Amino acid sequence: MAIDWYEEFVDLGYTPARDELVALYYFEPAEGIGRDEAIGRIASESSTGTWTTLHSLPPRMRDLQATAFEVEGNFVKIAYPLGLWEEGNAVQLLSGIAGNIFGMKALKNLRLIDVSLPSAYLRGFKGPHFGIEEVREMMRVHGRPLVGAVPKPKVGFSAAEHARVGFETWMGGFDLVKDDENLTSVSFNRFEDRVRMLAEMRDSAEQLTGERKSALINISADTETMKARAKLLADYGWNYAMIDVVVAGTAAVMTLRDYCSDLGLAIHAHRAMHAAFDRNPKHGMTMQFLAKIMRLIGVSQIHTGTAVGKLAGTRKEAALLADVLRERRTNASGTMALDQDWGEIKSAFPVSSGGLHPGLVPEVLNIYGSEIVLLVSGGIHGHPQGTRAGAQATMQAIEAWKDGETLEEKAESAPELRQALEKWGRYRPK
Ligand code: RUB
Ligand code: CA
Repeated sequence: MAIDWYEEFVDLGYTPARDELVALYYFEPAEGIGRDEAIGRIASESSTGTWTTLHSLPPRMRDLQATAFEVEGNFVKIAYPLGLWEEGNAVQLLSGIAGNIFGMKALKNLRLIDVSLPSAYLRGFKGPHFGIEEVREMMRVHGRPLVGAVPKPKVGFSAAEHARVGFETWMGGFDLVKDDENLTSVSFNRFEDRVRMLAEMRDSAEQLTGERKSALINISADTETMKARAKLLADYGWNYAMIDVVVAGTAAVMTLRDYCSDLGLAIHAHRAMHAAFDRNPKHGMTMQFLAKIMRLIGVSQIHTGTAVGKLAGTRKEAALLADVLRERRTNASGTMALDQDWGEIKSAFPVSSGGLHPGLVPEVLNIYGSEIVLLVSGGIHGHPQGTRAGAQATMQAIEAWKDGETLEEKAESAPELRQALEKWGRYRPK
């Protein structure tokens, strides 16, 4: 009598129904495990299976089984019946397709690359309340990237000092002042104080420049505290809240999606900790998958890397992520992505951040185009003339890119950019 039934989850002739979810995995079987057993185990453990055959199996349960239906080298596609999944519950989806399977002894490595979500599944989600267009309307910025900076050092400033740096950032032409991931409400810089003092500075920067100015203030904490902080942001006239989405968790982001949209706040998603599961190319899950889930739930913008800055990430990955977030439809590209039709779900901005300075701006814009949020932090506060000049230099670099000029040409009439280039040139931080 057979002990297990994994191969019943494999059918290489199978064509998924229109309303099935399809996941794409990279897999490496452990020693002694055959290909079909390995992919059968992935399909089984992520849907209905257990490690052994059962005494009885009501026939209707077959309809909930996932099916591994296509293999190419170490890549496998698995189809999941819609009925397996609770409507509108991203937490449950992750428990299945990104859950137990990563720990199976039968696999040496397993990486979730992408998922294709059918329109019947999308129906349970709202996506971003503020998509790219709505954010642009709200910020009154068109035809160029939204631009922001984190005051640096990233923690240490008092609320008053932080607001002062924010003011300089805005006055240099930037739209956004951003909290860094580890700044929440610490003893020397309380959330409430920062929100209030930044709001005062925002009002005067708006008056002086005639431009819309905003901030990505970090509300990350337990969910009830996040709600209270979001409310306070709205009370002070802010239009954004920042959540560190991986550490805060999928459930919290789901709760805050509706709470923030009711308050008129767009969600800026920081992604600290993502590299714990997306950096190893053979195991874990891709940033592409995380970005897709976050768009599904409804953040308006999420970090996607720079390819040229201080953190890991390639050009190809950045371009792929930009598509996942911005396009209405994406098509499978080789073995690295699946088709997705987002239907009514709005777009979200990719955010390029980490180790940027004016000299790297054209390269980043060549990858992303101008439909992004660009964050340049150390690269403005380290400018020889200080924060305001650093922000100006960055805006000049953006102008140069838009006008098809080289940075050197632009620098002839832009002293702030010239000084930035003298300090950093095209330096790529390690
Ligand atoms: C930016 C910074 C951000 C990272 C996050 O500062 O430290 O936290 O960009 O990384 P700086 P990612 O511009 O001085 O490097 O955007 O890749 O998630
Ligand atoms: Ca940081």
